Amino acid sequence: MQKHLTTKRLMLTAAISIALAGCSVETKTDNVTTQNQQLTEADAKAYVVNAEQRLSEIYEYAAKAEWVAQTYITEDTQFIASKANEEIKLLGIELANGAAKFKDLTLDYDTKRKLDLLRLGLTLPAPADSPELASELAKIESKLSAIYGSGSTPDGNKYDLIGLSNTMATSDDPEAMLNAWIDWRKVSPSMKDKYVRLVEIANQGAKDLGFNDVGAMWRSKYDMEPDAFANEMDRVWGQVKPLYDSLHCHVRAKLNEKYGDDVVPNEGEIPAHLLGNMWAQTWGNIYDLVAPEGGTGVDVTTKLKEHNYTPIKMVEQAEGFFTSLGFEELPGTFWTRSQFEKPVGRDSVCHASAWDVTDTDYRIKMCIQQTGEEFNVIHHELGHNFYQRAYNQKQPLLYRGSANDGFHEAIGDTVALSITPKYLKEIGLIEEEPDASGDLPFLMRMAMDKVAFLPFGLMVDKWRWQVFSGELKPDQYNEGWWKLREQYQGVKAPVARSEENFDAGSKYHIPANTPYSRYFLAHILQFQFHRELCDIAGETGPLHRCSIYNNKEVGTKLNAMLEMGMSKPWQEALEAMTGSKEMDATAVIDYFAPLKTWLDKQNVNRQCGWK
Ligand code: X8Z
Ligand code: ZN
Repeated sequence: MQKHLTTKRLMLTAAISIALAGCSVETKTDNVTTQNQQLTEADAKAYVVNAEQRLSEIYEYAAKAEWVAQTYITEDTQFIASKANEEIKLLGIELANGAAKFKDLTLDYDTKRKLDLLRLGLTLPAPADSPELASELAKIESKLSAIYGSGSTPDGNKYDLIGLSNTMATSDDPEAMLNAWIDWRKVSPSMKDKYVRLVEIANQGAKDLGFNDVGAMWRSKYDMEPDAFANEMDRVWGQVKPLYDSLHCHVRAKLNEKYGDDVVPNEGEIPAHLLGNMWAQTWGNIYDLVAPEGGTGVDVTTKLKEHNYTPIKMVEQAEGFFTSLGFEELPGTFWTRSQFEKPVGRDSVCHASAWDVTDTDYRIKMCIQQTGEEFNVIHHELGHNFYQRAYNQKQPLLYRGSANDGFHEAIGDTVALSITPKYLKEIGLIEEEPDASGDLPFLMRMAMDKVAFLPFGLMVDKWRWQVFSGELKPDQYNEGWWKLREQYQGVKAPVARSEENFDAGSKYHIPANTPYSRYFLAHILQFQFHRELCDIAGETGPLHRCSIYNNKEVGTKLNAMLEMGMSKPWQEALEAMTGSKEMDATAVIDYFAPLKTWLDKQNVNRQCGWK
């Protein structure tokens, strides 16, 4: 299930989980329901064929229900979407339980792999044999999504995430930023009791499928032991942590220079409202504060405005990158069915997502703003669509997903790493490519987004794993959230928080129930992919100046991996692309090496670190 799920689930989050979940209707899985009869390999094969058929029948309907619910948030669309989600859950559970019955048989590779995927497909499983609980869980998911998407509170107030985020991105008034930060966190407290119940129900579902809890189930989706996966995340984090620490130290010192000891002391964690982003997950918006002196660098936001790039033009330009690699254009319906701009006069979930509603119907849902940040997000989303189309055309339903979910998140970002000054000049966005003095500014801009993100990418699911395992009880949710924020990111809440707050819920992926480790993986993998593709392109210069634009040979290599879908363990997909089965953050280190040297020079007389 992960398959479709992956796909839609990608963004559909709710729907995604949905996609795997299932149809409450007792259909025929005769081969499994027949009791007291020896199951055979032929039964297993028939079971898989039947499962693929039933999932494909429900998928388009569920995806469309979810699409409308997210782009037109009303009581009615939530109702319809949660019904579809419920059906998917029931089907998913039925298929997962049925799949488990073949576990003692010796089976061919594909049948076995598909049965494993069926068992792992759901993101939030409901308990077996309880349509009531499946329905309750589906309703909670819809409700959480609607609260976040509409930004509304029970007392009838509404908060506009885009407006508040713009304040965080552009203001240098600590009070204004603090108010925006606090305001957005007024939306999430009403999610808390629903979230507590969701954890309860989904954990019961995970237990029914043989997992300790939902977190253990999520960690089981990586073709390795769940504990080994958690260790692998920590290992890779260890590779990049020195780089993060250097960046943190420099950024804190610059914030201290700007705002003074009262706002940002030169020790300890950085208050989370000063980093240019609502969740302090990327820091690129305060680049000017930390910029190396000398070279200028390129501010893409300014250039997009100067050249009157509309949202559509930004998407066309991004599609052009993919077609330059040899990918076919997206279908006409992509342009007519996508949501590119924030709808007027109705609520919509603005958080960006990419959908494969059918194997010919691809869409993105965004509320595009004219910024360099959003230009990157568009490439990110199109990466999902091109990946989806590649495997949808080649693979049977249960293999229609990415090698692991980090791969799905990495593809568009990999392409966007090639948005170099050289490329921007090629497409006419800038007139002159800066000379080598532009390298440090460029790397600093990249680091403020890509390196700053890493500990956030890691801690979100560490929190959820603790919540699902019961290590954090509901009356410790917020405290546990901030403990991890402090420990990994070295940022802290700018004002006192309590268990009345539900700050995790202010981040889309918590109410949307989208697993988050994928983004940590993606932020490592994209550099690994970039280094490899640049090698194929025969680029010998520094990694950060390499662009794969227009290179068909690179496109062919990339496409070969995309087409594999999830037919093989991710380690094999990685090997097919890079020659290695191991995730490896040395590409991140290589890429940022000149910046690291520079940062360490700046930090010589500074006291770095926190607690
Ligand atoms: O949610 C996303 C994408 C959609 S899959 C826009 N991202 C994470 C986030 O915004 O928190 C991309 C990077 C991290
Ligand atoms: Zn994504």
